[in-house]
Amino acid sequence: MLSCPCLLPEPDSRADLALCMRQICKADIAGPEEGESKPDGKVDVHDLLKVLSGYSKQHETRHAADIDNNMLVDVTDLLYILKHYDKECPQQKRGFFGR
Ligand SMILES: [Ca+2]
Repeated sequence: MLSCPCLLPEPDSRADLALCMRQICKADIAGPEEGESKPDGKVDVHDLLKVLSGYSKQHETRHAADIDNNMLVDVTDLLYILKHYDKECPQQKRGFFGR
């Protein structure tokens, strides 16, 4: 049985769809700006680069790419981004002039 409804061609219910959207939005951690950029509504190369920039480093405070909150950006966080790569989070989408 699949644990992530996002892997199904059509989620079974509205609850599955809501869970799927929450998981995708969790993977949207950065946008195209340099430095501290905000989520932009799409899981893409910027989110992947955010994980790679903090990968395997000790962090005093939680890094934005530490998706599982274990205070380390590691392979679990990287795989989470890859799992949701190229998906969209509509509620974090920005307008033409940003948020
Ligand atoms: Ca993003």
